[in-house]
Amino acid sequence: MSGPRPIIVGPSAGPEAPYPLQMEGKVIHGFGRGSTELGIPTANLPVDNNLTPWISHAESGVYFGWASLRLPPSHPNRPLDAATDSGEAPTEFSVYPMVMSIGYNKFYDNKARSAEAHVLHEFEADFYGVEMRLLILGFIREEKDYPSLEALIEEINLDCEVARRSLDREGWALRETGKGTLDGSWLVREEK
Ligand code: ADP
Ligand code: RBF
Ligand code: MG
Repeated sequence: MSGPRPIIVGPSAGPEAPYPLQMEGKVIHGFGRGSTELGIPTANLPVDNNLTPWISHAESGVYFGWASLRLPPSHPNRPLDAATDSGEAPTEFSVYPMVMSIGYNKFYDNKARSAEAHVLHEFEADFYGVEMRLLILGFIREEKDYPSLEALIEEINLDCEVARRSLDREGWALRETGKGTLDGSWLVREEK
């Protein structure tokens, strides 16, 4: 027994070095197990050591932070008015809390390293091919093998709770949403 896990990660003042880490790309297909086997969909991004140098030495495990998505006008969850309520310029990107896994999915023994984010929001349609940006703010736990699928699911649900609570503090919430002090401009920037 390793005892109960902490329910909040990181100091209240905000993320500490080496965070925030950034990663972006278009959502790709994985093995399709997230939704079907776990009931926890994860949006996968390509792992490219050239585009994301830090990822080659990042510890395999569970991270959390904010995700932004450039949902197309045809997507049912695209906000009607994507403008921020802080009076800043409108953005095409919508921002959500996320929890993610970087690693080999020990339980499944994958041969290639994956990076996949479970966005803490209920979507009515998938968003493969959509541009996603991840602002990673902290590390929750190392990747583990589990005796059963149920045990893995239970642990991931706890990760979601830890991420939500950790992000729900002024030093961790985004200035762009009007709820915090953290600089989230990288997530919503428009670049031509
Ligand atoms: P795959 O192995 O192809 O990644 P998943 O079962 O993990 O398959 O499903 C992931 C897809 O589900 C994502 O690419 C995304 O389009 C969609 N999706 C729907 N809701 C969410 C969510 N809350 N978080 C992440 N992805 C979601
Ligand atoms: N897979 C593992 O084998 N071990 C883990 O400890 C583990 N933790 C995860 C934590 C989170 C928050 C998420 C979203 C996924 C995790 N996974 C883990 C990956 C999981 O096996 C994977 O999402 C599915 O196999 C679908 O790709
Ligand atoms: Mg996935």
